Amino acid sequence: MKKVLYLGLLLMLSVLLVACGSSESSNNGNSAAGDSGEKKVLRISLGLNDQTPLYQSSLKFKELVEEKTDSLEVEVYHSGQIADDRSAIEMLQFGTLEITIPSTAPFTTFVPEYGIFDLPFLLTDTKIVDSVLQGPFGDKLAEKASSQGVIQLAWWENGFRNLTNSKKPIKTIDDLNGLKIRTMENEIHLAAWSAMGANPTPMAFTELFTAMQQKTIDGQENPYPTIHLEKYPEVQKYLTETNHIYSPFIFLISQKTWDGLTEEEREIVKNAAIEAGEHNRNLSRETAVSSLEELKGLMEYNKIEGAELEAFKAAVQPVIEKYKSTIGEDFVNEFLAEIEKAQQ
Ligand code: TK8
Repeated sequence: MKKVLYLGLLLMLSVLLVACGSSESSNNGNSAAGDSGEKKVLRISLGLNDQTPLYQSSLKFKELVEEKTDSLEVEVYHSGQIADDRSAIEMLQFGTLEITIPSTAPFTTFVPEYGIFDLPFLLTDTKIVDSVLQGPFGDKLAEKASSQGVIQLAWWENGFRNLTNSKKPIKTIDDLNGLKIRTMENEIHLAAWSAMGANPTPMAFTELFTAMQQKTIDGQENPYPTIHLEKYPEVQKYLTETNHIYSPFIFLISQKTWDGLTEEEREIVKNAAIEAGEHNRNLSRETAVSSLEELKGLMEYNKIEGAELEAFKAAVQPVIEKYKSTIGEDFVNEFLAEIEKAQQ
């Protein structure tokens, strides 16, 4: 009798354990789907490290979301811990990651119109940037992302890109000859640096520091906060102010994740992305100033201006003309008209 009772208890226990196991595994898919009562987890994949404005602003987003609802939990992963920009975008498309905030450059293989930001020397200051992006034109471009299974909720800021290298000061365009420059994975960047005489190599951001350390590349280009806070002076000697490109960051959420949110959760997430984006732009601009001051004490700095800057601009003009058709002639002209309007 005792034996039957014991076996019965053992059977009940094993049924219970299996049931718990299966409900646990049902959350191992898209965690944002969640189960009734469980928090939906929104993981954010970032390429930059935890010292940067991008990471600090993502913590601001987390704070804004979690103070408004108990149904969502935000986890921020920095330094490419989950994936590099392009892979993270693909994970959003599959629904195996919830949020990523990459530069626009790698996104152009998904939506060519984002290539307007890769046309050099067109956006020249933050007043013009905000006028173009924080209005109808910026909204119209952001809507194009939804064709790729991702939703752009807000414009964040990477910043104005400047050049570093380990070989020599870059005082004229001729100094670029043959210099091995890492670019983002974007054909317009490759074409522009080739037109300026360099020898460009496309590379994911996650491989960049090692490539500079091992001297498989001579230089790279990024905004001052990245150059400073990712510790590039440890592997680069020369800093050249070019401001050749303004790089936005785009706050992207998976369509599959979005579909799994309630209307109220969507409102909270969208408003937090926009509000944290404003925080991000302010912090990014403050940090660009302080990082440049720090970098001037760590690297040999010079600025390209005057006739030399005109030589850089002249060299890339054919690239701008060539890629107008790839991006969409009318869309580029609309962008140029927005810039002209902002300059008045
Ligand atoms: C970080 C990248 C980086 C970008 C680059 O995820 O790749 O150089 O400027 O900031 O998006």
